[in-house]
Amino acid sequence: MARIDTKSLINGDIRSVSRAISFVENNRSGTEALLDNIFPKIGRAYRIGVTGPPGAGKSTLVDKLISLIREQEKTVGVISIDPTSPFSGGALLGDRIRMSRHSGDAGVYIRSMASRGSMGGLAVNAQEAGDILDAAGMDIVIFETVGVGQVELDVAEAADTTVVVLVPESGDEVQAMKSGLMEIADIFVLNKSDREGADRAFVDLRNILDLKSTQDEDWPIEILQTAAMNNEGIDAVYEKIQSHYQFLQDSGGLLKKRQRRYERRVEGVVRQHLNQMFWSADRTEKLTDAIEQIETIKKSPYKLAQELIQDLSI
Ligand SMILES: Nc1nc2c(ncn2[C@@H]2O[C@H](COP(=O)(O)OP(=O)(O)OP(=O)(O)O)[C@@H](O)[C@H]2O)c(=O)[nH]1
Ligand SMILES: [Mg+2]
Repeated sequence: MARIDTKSLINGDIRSVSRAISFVENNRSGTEALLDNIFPKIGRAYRIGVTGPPGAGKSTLVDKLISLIREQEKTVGVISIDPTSPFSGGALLGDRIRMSRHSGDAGVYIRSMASRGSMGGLAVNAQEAGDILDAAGMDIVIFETVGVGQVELDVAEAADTTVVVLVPESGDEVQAMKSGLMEIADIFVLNKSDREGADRAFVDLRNILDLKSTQDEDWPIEILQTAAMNNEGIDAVYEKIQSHYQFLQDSGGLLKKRQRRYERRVEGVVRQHLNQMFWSADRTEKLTDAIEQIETIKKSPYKLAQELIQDLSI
């Protein structure tokens, strides 16, 4: 087992942080022990999710948010989740360039992670990377991800405040994803408001929002217009994030969110362990055999599953 120096991680040593994130990203053995060790130091960081369609300006927005966070002398870690192959590189390279002006700043840590993952996929790993940044003393953790179904739900699960970034061209996307987006968004940002059609898109989005009752009746979901590239409207976004934090604290919602997160994570770990225990070589073979005889097999998948579950001898 590679050694992660927990002490220097907790002291905020960036190399230990990087190593620890690689460690959990690859699900190396010892990951659970590492997370056990740092757990007492977790729970202080505020976690923000930024999600939305490809190219909406999420990284540009995050880059500007980092500056505002740093003005308050808070530290920030960014986990940028790339849903594509870890080898395609394009988006990652773009992000590095966009956020590179923070690269000499010790109070900023930016890390890309691929959303692949052998077990449990994104949710578990990104969440754990957030834990590591939290334990290392980062005041704020930001998860950035392209909104594609499950991934955005996972990000919402990992975040205290979820910001959904749209652009004037997102009309169809909003129609298609509106129920999902509605569920996860605490704040909508309509970026690229310097573009034509921005006001019209704002009205359309407003109308959709009005039709929908939101997750939390007491928190008014608002749409903020920004032009992240020109640094316009970003202050308002950061202020809104902070007031959502305040709202969650005052209403007890933050505690509830964290309880739910804890519960789901325990469930996730149990699921993963049970799966590992269950799929012995014999059971795997039995399933493989059945698949190979798919043309002639008479047994329903339910029947076979029952047999595998009941036959404790294998
Ligand atoms: N016109 C205009 N362009 C913008 C604005 N914000 C960002 N862009 C541009 O939009 C492109 C995509 O920006 P990113 O910040 O990389 O978008 P993203 O959502 O992080 O993209 P992915 O991570 O690849 O999904 C870049 O060329 C930005 O310069 C804006 O407010 N107005
Ligand atoms: Mg990006």
